Amino acid sequence: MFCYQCEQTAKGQGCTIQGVCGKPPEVAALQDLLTYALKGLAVVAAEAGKQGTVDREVGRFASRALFSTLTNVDFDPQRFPPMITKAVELREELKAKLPGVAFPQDAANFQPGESLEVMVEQAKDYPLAPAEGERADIIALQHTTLFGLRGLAAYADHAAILGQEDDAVYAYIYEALAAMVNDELDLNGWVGMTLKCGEVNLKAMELLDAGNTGTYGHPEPTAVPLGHKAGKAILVSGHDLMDLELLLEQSKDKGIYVYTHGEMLPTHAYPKLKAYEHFYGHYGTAWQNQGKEFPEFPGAILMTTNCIQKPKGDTTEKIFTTGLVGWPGVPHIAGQGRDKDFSPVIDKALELPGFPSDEDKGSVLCGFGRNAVMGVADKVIEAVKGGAIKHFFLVAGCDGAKPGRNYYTEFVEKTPADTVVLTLACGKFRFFDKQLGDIGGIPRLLDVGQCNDAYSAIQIAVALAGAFGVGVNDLPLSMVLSWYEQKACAILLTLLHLGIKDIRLGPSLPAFITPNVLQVLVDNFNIMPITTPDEDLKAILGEA
Ligand code: SF4
Ligand code: SF3
Repeated sequence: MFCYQCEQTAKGQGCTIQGVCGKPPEVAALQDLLTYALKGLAVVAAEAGKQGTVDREVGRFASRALFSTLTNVDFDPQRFPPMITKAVELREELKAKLPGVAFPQDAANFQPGESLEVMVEQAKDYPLAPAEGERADIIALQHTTLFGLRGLAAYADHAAILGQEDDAVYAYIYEALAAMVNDELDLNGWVGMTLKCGEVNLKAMELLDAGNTGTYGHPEPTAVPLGHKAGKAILVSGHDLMDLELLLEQSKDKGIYVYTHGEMLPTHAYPKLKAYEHFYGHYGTAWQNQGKEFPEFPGAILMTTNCIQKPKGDTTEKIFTTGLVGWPGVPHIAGQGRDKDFSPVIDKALELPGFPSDEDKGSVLCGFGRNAVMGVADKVIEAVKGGAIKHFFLVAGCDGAKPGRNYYTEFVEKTPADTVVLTLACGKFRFFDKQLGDIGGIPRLLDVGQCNDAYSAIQIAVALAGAFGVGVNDLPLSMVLSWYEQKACAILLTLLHLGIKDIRLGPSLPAFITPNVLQVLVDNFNIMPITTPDEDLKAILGEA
């Protein structure tokens, strides 16, 4: 196997024996073959689009299939062969609608083997490995685009579940994958295609924002308890709001309290979700701590999206997956959209002991989405103009297990008292419970939401820039980002598409970027690696 799509890739180069994430070679192979099959589907779908044939089922399928290959989503080999076969079926159905059009590309004619084992063998011909020599930079940009697409597809899938779709998003997925097959673009062409991934991802995140806020209302500043109530318990992790809603609806009046884990924390701020009285609090921290935190949870656990890890201890007995998440042997709640029955999760929670007594562990504030922040924009602008707020930091992105990630905790702790920290995504668990105080009633730590809410943070930045009559790059705002998986790649590409400069990125730079590609990013966007919190703070605040 070879996989280098995430930040924890082995030796900073690539996982070759087994994924550091736990992905076995068999799953890596099937994901490579699925990617190849999707490229073939995309060649035909792109041509169909040009001729006016648009089939949203194909777009939804392609999004789900790409999302399945994202880090820490699906580790179950059995789930991939049906997707590979389906990609080829959809491809042939589309071809039938295009009589007279020739598709000579191998990917557009590929036939999958009849068994999982044969498919694993077939995949050996289609590895996603870096190239050497003059092809190295083009392949690096193709892979950057592919990994960005996987993130974009995750957002498009979340949005589609909530009824928000745009054919332009699906059209770009086909365009980019087909370009990898046709391989006609030069280096500049691939730089453009990569940045376009960021542009289209902004659209996908906008759709998701419309889906989330349109269905559940705009997040409101909300104090979320970190303790628990005596009683049966269900823990929900991942990013999918509709799964959470369905579970809340199906588990009400049963003596069960529902808690969030990881990226589900910000869901407490949505009016239609917080209206459920048994939606109580937040348990634990970020995804990489589930090995310790899940065995200690005395109830059932539901994983709605990434990041799942190998269940440890008694977790195997009480964990469930749904949507695109999969782990071999872990029961899966099937169904799509509103058609899901969470009774097995609820029954398991009723079987398990739950928490024996109430415990108060304080609370954290969340819910500072664009609507809430813009609601106090006058106050914020006044505080900046009057000198009470000197600088904003967006300290955002993914968490992970590496010790270097303590940088983000230390960075936030060391930000001066006249600065405000905006945060989003699971990286916030490095500092989410720090008491940073407030500036004239404006909390110094503002949780914008999930990684999915990067759109909201961008809107806040754009609104502030508008209020001050400057560009986003001229605002007293610095972005200090942490990345781990491919949704972070997509968001980073969006920021670059918007022309945002001086981003600090860590804890390490992507393995799939070549020195030349990095130089393009440095020359055009002045992107830079993080150093130490002290040095970076000094440089940002002009005291270097
Ligand atoms: Fe390795 Fe990351 Fe790929 Fe997992 S997703 S196999 S950790 S590079
Ligand atoms: Fe986290 Fe997996 Fe990236 Fe949503 S849950 S941000 S890592």
